[in-house]
Amino acid sequence: MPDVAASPAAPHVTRREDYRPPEWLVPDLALDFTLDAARTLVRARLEVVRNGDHKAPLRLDASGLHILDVRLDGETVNYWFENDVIRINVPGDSGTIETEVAIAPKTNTQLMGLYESGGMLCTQCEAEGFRRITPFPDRPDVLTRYRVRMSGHKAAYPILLSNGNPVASGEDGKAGTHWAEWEDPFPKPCYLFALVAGDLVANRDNFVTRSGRTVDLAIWVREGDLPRTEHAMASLKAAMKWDEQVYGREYDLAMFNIVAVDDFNFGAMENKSLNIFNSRYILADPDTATDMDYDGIAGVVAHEYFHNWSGNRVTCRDWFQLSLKEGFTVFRDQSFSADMGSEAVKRIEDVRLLRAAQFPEDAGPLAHPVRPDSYIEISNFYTATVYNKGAELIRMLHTILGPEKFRAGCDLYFASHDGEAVTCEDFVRAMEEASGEDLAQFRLWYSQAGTPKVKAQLVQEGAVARVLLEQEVPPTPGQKAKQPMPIPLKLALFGARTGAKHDDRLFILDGAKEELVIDGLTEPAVLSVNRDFSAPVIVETDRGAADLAFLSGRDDDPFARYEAMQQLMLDTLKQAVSNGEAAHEPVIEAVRETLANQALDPAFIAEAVLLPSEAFIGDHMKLVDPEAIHRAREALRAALGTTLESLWRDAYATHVANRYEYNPAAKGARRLRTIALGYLAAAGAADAPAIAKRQYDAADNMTDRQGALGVLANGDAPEREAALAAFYDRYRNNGLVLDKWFSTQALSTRADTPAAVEALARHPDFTLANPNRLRSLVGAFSVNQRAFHDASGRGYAFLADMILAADKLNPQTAAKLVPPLGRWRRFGEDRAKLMRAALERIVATPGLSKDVYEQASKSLA
Ligand code: 0A1
Ligand code: ZN
Repeated sequence: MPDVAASPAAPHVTRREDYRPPEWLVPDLALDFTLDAARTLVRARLEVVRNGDHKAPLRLDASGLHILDVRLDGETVNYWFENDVIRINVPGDSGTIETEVAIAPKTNTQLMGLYESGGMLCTQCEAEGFRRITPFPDRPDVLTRYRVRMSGHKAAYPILLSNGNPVASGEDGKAGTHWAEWEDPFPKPCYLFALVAGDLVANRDNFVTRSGRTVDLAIWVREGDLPRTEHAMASLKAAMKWDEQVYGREYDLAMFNIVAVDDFNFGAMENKSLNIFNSRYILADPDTATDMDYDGIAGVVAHEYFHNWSGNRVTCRDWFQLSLKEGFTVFRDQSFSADMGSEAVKRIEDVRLLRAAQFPEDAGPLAHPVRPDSYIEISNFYTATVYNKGAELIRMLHTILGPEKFRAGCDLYFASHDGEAVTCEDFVRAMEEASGEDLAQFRLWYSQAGTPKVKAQLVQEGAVARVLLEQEVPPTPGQKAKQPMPIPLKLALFGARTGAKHDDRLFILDGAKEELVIDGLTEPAVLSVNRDFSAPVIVETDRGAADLAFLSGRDDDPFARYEAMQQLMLDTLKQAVSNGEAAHEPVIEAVRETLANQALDPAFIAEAVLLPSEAFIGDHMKLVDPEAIHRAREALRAALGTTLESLWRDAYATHVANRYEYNPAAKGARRLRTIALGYLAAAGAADAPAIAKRQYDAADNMTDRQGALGVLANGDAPEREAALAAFYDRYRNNGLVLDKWFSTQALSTRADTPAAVEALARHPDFTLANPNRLRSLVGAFSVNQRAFHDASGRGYAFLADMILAADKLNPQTAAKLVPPLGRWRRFGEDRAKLMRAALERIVATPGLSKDVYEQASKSLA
């Protein structure tokens, strides 16, 4: 069947069940680039081998290429070129294909394939970018050895990098040009190919592996950015060591390069031995990067490095298996970050992200299983479900099997599939074989979409407690009826009188309804369930304010304490939204106790005393009323601020540092201090703006400076404009910091935020061409519930305008902005109509990309 053109009118749907092994393999590829930003020539020599007994022609993907020559075994050959696919009849079982094409990196605004960013040339090939560089079977199950030659102007491109090892270099005959050749000994799928050419300098270091090999490390940046690469380098070395210690994985080449680029669609890319990064995940110093930025850098550097084994040495058979590498690698980077800092705080952050990004996805029109069944555009499936829910699946396996069997399963997986392109099923089977456990039912976690709901109820009669547990997996698009899944629930009972722990166990809820009987209780008990967030589910209990307050102060699992506090706050806020008022005292008393508890880590306190976000509250209402939620939350914030004012002032004074340090204790102190400042402002304390301005002016680091700016940006004190102007003047030449200036204003809780954001979109520093800038304004605004859902509908119209404008340049990044509009079912009729109208306008636009088409049309369904 011909591959139907990617026209939104009749979009081609790719289905998992249609997978067939490749008909032709390409064991070797030689590439020769004559680099020029306006017109780069790419010559390729493919050694092709027929795979199996068939007569099918060789099939090469080719997208947006100007084809100059195609040869078979040295002779010009007839070929068919239709719908971005070249077909060639190769009479024998092998042959040599030579192609020559021209491409234009300078006008490549999609940032897929070979493109220009800040004067350098770089590549992005995952998922299907390689076909925009040279004709090739662009699928991850074709593994190839690469030899790459690059030549170009020495002045513009003094540094020439590719995967593997440099093997030769020299001057060309032509004046001012030079060349370099690289060879990668490891066969790889083409999505891991990379090339960088530019005027770059390196922070160089090395790492000695546990078997004693020295690996040369280099982080390549523009000259002025060199001082901002230290944290990334330290993170890389820590990640290399951690992977040896925890997973027994050693690096396998003599060289590891990282390059930072300003224009990048995602966070970073794990190309074999040549990782390419969005500069926001490399560059940091105290003056320009927050603690959150530092943490993000460590996490992403580790993530890409870990892919060398989970993704590169063992890769994906097809793109439906994306979570095989991504879910596993996210779990690995989460565990690394937990080991480098506070495990409890890291778990809270990861769960908060899962709930903010993945739960709504799983509950809406774009819900899909961790291993999807079909797609129109694979770029749309780099989702929180594939990444973050995928990581929760691996974590559940770790919990169910225990650390030793889990590690044995990983070892078996790597040993038996090294150098192969495999499936999620292969991973689960390795876990099964190494552990001896039956994971048949667990496989449902890969195939069923939707967040399971678990009802948990404790019924006690004297010494006997019965825990009644029920599960339900909600219907999702294309999946009406669901089967019960195995849900690993860590649970415990605490004595309400003494606080003593009476039971602590892992219970696997694998039926629709189960009962657990616990005997021998000596006092009334309180149930703690889904401790450490052992399963990615929504738990409903009948625990009242007293039980929740008790657990928030007494549970010995920090996550469960945090969770109890969140639940107490959420119940209070929900009640306030529905009834117009609610008793604030239980929350205030629980926060008072936590704040005053000297035994707790300030970083944990900071997380525990934060109210759930407006969006999170909305996710728990039948219909979202953004204004009522905003009012209820602000009222509770004000009550907490006022009643506990002296405690906030104490916290603010206590957690002051003499000078900046980056370590878990200092980070926790900074976070708690700015949260205390936020509560003082919420209390309406007359001196709050002045304190914030003082913090802003005195700050010796970006965390304190941006923290103060954020507090001021939510208010209307005169200090607000002064601080925003000072911030802009100080950082107008630093793109990454300017992004913070845009996002701080887009996230403001002020009533005039929609108008402010519209004006910022006309600011000379705003551009649709840079994904970071687009996300910092438009992405941030779309998650600001009150502002985006302004009753006038102007937020929806604005977002649709931005999506349509961005789509012309960069469909992938434009498509990522669509999901907030797809949540129309969650809002009242007036808003739903306006949201649908915005989506309909998008879908009706001629020339729409298939990326945006898929997201917008599915969002309407
Ligand atoms: N594999 C990368 C994510 C990534 C995916 C697609 C890209 O293309 C624009 C870029 C990066 C990761 O998981 O880090
Ligand atoms: Zn990844």
